[in-house]
Amino acid sequence: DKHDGANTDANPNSETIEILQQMSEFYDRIRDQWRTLAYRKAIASLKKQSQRVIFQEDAVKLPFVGHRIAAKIEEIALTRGLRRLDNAKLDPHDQVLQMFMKIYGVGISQASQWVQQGYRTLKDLEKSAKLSTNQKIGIAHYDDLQLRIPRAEVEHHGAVVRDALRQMDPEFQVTVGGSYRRGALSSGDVDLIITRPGADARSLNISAIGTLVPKLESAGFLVAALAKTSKDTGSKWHGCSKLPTSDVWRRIDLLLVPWDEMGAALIYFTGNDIFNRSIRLLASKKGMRLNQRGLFKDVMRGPGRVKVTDGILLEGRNEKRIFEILGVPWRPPEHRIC
Ligand code: DCP
Ligand code: MG
Ligand code: MN
Repeated sequence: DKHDGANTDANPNSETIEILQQMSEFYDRIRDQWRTLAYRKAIASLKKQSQRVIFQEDAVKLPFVGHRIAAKIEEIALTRGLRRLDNAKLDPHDQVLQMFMKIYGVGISQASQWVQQGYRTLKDLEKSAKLSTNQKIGIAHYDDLQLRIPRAEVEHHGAVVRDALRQMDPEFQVTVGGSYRRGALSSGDVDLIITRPGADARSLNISAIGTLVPKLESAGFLVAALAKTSKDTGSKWHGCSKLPTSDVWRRIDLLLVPWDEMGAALIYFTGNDIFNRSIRLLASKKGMRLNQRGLFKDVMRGPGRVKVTDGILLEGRNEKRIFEILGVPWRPPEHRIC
């Protein structure tokens, strides 16, 4: 039996093992005995680990794990969230689960809990489930929020926010990020990166969140507030917006970025998410660390590569310069699709 051994659910590597098992079964079906065996041995080896194995360099140290399978283990560990969603999409039994997971802010655990409690439709949820304010908004505007936003409309939402900010201070800069900046013809939401020359997180928070949001709410442009985080490092405001010419509610993210961090933030909020993972991985392989605030060197790591210190800032402001220091040829946003 290829599924032998202990219950993998309790294993920290169960999700990686599950995918490796599917691969070994695939090679078995195409009669590639050598690879089938290699995968089975690697799986057996991984099952004995009490720690989660993420990086190739750690995986390759395990008995019966060669370089190729070690690379696969890393790839699976780093991309598993996405794969899990892809797999769920393929499963026709999970229709209800999928529908629930498309409600704003609802993840797999909340959705499966509702399925288990017997709910099958959005109406069921509205009628009898205990819902948070955001879940209520997500359900009431469910259809709107599934729609793609045409490029021209994304631009229009950006212009409304830009005009409002420039009335407060002509120095504000608003960049439309996300899939729009990558050149997409339509987007899932509107991502606006907001900064001002010299501004720090605190001043942006006061002016942009404190003044802009109420102003756009009373103008009828911002129609729902969903999530807000204010940190020393920058703030985010997630909600919904609507053009005066339309009844359709759109998801909008206002991302407040200190001037000194604009380059790193542009990389992060331009994505795509897979590109971000791979450029961060590359930075870490070169002994650096890239996050949405900057590129750092001399990051101290403890056991299991856990970060101990932030290290020394190499570059935060300039997007192109970050590529240069990393030794990667400049990739225009349209080419950051992985
Ligand atoms: N991002 C990321 N990792 C995540 C979520 C987001 O790196 N888990 C970054 C990359 C994304 C950017 O933030 O490009 C904006 O996130 P969105 O969820 O808005 O994604 P996109 O704008 O890329 O696509 P969409 O058109 O679906 O909004
Ligand atoms: Mg987006
Ligand atoms: Mn977004």
